[in-house]
Amino acid sequence: MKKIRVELINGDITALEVEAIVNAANPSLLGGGGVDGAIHNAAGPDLLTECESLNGCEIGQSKITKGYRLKAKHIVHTVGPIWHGGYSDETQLLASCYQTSLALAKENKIKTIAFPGISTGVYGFPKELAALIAVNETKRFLNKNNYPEKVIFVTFCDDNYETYRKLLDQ
Ligand code: AR6
Repeated sequence: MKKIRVELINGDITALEVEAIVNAANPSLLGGGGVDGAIHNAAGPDLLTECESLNGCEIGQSKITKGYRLKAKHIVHTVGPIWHGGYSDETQLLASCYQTSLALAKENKIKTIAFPGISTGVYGFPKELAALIAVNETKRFLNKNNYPEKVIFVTFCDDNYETYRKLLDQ
């Protein structure tokens, strides 16, 4: 039987018992609001200390840290693009966030990784387009690689949950 490798959950990503969660960070990697703030709060101050040693991260790229007080052992910090109307390579940069995060999961032999909707909060990326990129890039990666074994998309509202549900049912 074929193993199901993509799941969808509506809820708080910081509470998940998975090997890694992805953070929607900014280029400083020094914390912020939204899911970034929630992850730093839940992980505790040692996370900031490790992040300070990383020298930031470029848009579309990703870096990995420990999970500290989270149930997740690792955090993959990825820096999504700010939406500027679609004229500044936003779609390619968001695709790169998923590609580089999944590549880190593969490199670290992470079996299960959970993604929030990168760039879909204060960074203003249209949610439906972002979900399409997330699902397409993930499926493409999983088709070619054994790790991660499972990817979980985590939405934070019913509308976005339905958007992913429809894409995953196709
Ligand atoms: N669990 C799952 N999803 C969440 C949670 C949560 N606990 N909290 C929010 N979301 P955002 P961005 C969803 O704004 O747009 C920070 O200040 C939220 O509903 O967190 O990439 C950083 O430091 C939305 O769909 O990230 C950057 O400066 C999604 O997570 C900037 O925000 C992402 O929303 C990054 O902006």
